[in-house]
Amino acid sequence: MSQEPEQKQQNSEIEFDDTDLVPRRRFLTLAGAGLLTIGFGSLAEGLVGGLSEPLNQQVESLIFKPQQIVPEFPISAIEPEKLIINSFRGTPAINPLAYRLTIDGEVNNPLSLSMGDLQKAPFTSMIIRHVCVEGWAAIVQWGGVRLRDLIAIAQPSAQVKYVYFYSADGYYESWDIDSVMHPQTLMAYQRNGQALTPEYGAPLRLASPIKLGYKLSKWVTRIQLTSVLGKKRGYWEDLGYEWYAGL
Ligand SMILES: Nc1nc2c(c(=O)[nH]1)N[C@H]1C(S)=C(S)[C@@H](COP(=O)(O)O)O[C@H]1N2
Ligand SMILES: [Mo]
Repeated sequence: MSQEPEQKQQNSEIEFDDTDLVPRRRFLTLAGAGLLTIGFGSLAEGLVGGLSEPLNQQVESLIFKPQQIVPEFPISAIEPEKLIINSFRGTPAINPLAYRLTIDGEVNNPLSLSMGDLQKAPFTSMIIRHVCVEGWAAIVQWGGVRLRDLIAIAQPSAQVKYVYFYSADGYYESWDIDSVMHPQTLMAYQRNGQALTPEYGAPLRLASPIKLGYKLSKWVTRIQLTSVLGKKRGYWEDLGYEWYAGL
């Protein structure tokens, strides 16, 4: 990019520190069926409009729209013993080196991201409360990448309203796009300062202070953007649990 989009960077609440970014690679390798494998630095470029097409207005308004930030906790408040492993079908075996996160559906740039790609993206850490409907809660530190940064690169079409998350254990979930784009909704690969372990959702899971535990899918392999909420809405939702499940 010859000229830096200074204006947007200044207006955004996104704290990009250019010194953190890997040297900017120009583009992207096309992988397989039109899936875009992205080199970061390109993530930042995409976010500030450096990709070939500008961000669509809906995504831009969600990124720059002020959203209510949930207050976070100090490190001393973390409750490592209280986060109960809650998996409906055990822990799936995932080879983190072969792992890919697919972002597809109603998007202009479908993505296929390795853990290496994701770890080059801007890192965010937060200490929040995880709340399970089964009557327990735990204060947890999560580290990873803001989901909205990834969505922005995928360039959703203007009519996208919902996002489906598919997991390696067969779990599935759907969310409203506003909650997906919330700045504290992360795709996390770190828990309590350590690399995420398999039983807690490695290599990549959802973490957010605005949704109940069952919305926070572990072992996410595919994120699908859509304008339509289907009949199937989520593993627990389809058994009668509430869909929005906000905190
Ligand atoms: N893929 C998948 N994600 C999942 C679940 C699951 O069974 N499979 N359980 C959910 C529920 S009910 C809760 S409370 C949290 C628990 O996360 P933890 O096991 O890391 O404590 O994961 C959520 N995400
Ligand atoms: Mo839960």
